[in-house]
Amino acid sequence: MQTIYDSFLASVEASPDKALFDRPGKPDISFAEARDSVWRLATVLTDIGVKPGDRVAAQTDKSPEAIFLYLATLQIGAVYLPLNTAYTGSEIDYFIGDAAPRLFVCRPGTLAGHKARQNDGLRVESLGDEGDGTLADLVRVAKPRQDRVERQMNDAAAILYTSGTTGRSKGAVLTHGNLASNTAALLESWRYTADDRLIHALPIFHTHGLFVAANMSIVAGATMIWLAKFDDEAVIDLMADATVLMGVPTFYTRLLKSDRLNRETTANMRLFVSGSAPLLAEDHRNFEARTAHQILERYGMTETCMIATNPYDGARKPGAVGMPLPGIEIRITDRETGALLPRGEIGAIEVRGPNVFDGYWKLPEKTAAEFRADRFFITGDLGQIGEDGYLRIVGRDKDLVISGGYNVYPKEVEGLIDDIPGVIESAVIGLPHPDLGEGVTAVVVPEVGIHLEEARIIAAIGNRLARYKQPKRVLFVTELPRNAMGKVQKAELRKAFAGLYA
Ligand code: MCA
Ligand code: AMP
Repeated sequence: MQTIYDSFLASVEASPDKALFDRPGKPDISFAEARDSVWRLATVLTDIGVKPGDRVAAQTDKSPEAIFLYLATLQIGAVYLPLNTAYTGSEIDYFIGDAAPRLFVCRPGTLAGHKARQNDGLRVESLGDEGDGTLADLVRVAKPRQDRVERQMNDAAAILYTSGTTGRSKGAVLTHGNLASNTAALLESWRYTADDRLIHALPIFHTHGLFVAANMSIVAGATMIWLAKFDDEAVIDLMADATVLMGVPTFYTRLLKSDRLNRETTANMRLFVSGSAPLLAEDHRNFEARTAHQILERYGMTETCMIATNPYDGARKPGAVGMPLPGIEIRITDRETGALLPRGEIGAIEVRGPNVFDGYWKLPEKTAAEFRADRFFITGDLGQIGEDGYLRIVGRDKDLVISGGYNVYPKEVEGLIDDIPGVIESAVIGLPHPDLGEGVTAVVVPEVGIHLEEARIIAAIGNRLARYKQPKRVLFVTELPRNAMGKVQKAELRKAFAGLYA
C-alpha cells in the first residue's frame, strides 16, 4: 500500500496530460500541471517553516488550489486540517486554539481580519478560487520542491473536526493508512477506474468530498468534473459527459424535482452514490423508476472513513447500507454491556479495521471511551444486520442532527440559546425536512411573563454559529417533557412537532 501522495505521483506518471480537473467554462488542469502546482506549494510551505507533523489549517473556497494545498501538505509530511467555510470567527478561534496549526490559509476576503491571529508560531495567508491570494502569489515565484518526506502508514495525514455530543468539537486524527486503505477498498468495491469521470459537486472540507470523491479520483487517475457547489440543473447537464456522481441525499431529492431527470439524461452514467445521511427509501425507488439506475447507498463517518456499502453487483436495497468494505469488520452489540447480539437484533454498530482513526487530537480519555478493549470503535449509530447480511441503520445513540449532510450537535446550539436573557432552557432537535432530510429546530422555554420572538433568538446566536447549524424554526413551550430521571425526552418533542416542515 502506498500513501495518497505517492499514488498521486503514480497517476501523474501514468497519464501526465490527462485532465485531473475538468472545469466547465475554464481550462482543464492536467495531472502534470497539478503536480507542478503541488510541488511549488510544497516549496512555499517549507519556506514558511511548516515541518513534518505540523498542522496546515485551511478555510478556503472550493478550488483545485485547495486540493493542491492538501497534496502539498501530505508531500512535506504535515497534517491537513480543512475547515467548513460556514464557520464563524469564534468557531475558527476554537479550532486554531486547539489544533495550533503552523499555517492558517483563509479566503482572500477574510485575510485582513484573520491576519491579527498571526504570531511567531502561526502564519496566516490567503488562497482564492481564481488563483488569487497571498499564498498563490508566493506559489507563482516558487521553484518546485520535488522530494517528499517519507511517511509511515500510522503517521497522521489529516485532522477533521467532528463535534462532540457533550461539548466542543474533537479533532479526529486520520493516518495515511486510514486514507490509503479506504480509498483502495472503495476503488475495488465501486469498480472505479481511470476511465471514470466524476461530477464533483460536494464541498471539500469533509470526508465525503475530500477523502472519498477526490482521493478516489486522484488515486485512480480519473477526471473530476469540478463544480463549485451543487446545482441540480448543472449536474443534469453534465451527466452526458460523466460516469459517476457522489452526493448527499439532498442532491437526489433535488434531482428528482427536475423534469429533466430521466433515462436519456442519465444514460451515460454508470454509478450514483449516496451517503452522509439516510437516503429516503422513496427517493431510492423513484430514482430507479425515473432513470433505471439504483442509487448505491453507503455508510461512513469522519472517524472511520467509509464502513459499509451496498454491492456494485447485486441488489442495492432501499433503507440498507450494505456490507462491510473489504478488510473492515462490523458487529452489533448491546448498547450497555457491549455483548455481541444475535443476528437481526438492533444494537450499537461497532467497527474495526485499517479505516478506523488513530484517536481524537490531544484527547486520550475521550478516545479510549469510544473504543472497546479489542479495538472496535463504537460509532454511536444503532443498527441491525438482517438475514440477508445487509446492515440497516435504524437510529442514533448520539444526540445529532444531520441537515443536508452536515452534522449539527444540539448541545452546541442549546448552549448558546440558553445564554440568551429570558430563556430558561432549550432543546434542539431534528425534524423531517423535505429538502434537508432533517431541519434543525429549537424548542425554547421562556421565563414566565417574558415574550421572546423567533427572529430574536436566531439573531442572538447568528454571528457565533455557522448558518447551517442555526435553527430553521424556533418553537416556544412552557416546559420540556422529561423522564423520571429528569432527562429531556427529545423523542417526544420530535413526535409532537413531526409535521412542522411537511
Ligand atoms: C446550506 N444551508 C444549509 C445547508 N447548506 N442549511 C442547513 N443545512 C445545510 N446542509 C443554508 C445556507 O447557510 C444558506 O442560508 C442557504 O441554506 C442557502 O445556501 P446555499 O449554499 O445556496 O445552499 P445549498 O447550495 O442549497 O446547499 C445545500 C447542500 C449543501 C447542497 C445540501 O449543504 C451541501 O453540499 N451539503 C453536503 C454536505 C457534505 O458534504 N457532507 C458530508 C460530510 P441563508 O440563505 O439563510 O443564509 S462527511 C460525512 O458526513 C460522513 C463521513 C459521510 O458518511 O460522508
Ligand atoms: P460525520 O460525523 O459527519 O462523519 O457523520 C457520520 C454520521 O453520518 C454517521 O455516524 C451516521 O449517523 C451518518 N451517516 C453517514 N452515512 C449514512 C447513511 N448512509 N445512512 C444513515 N446515516 C448515515
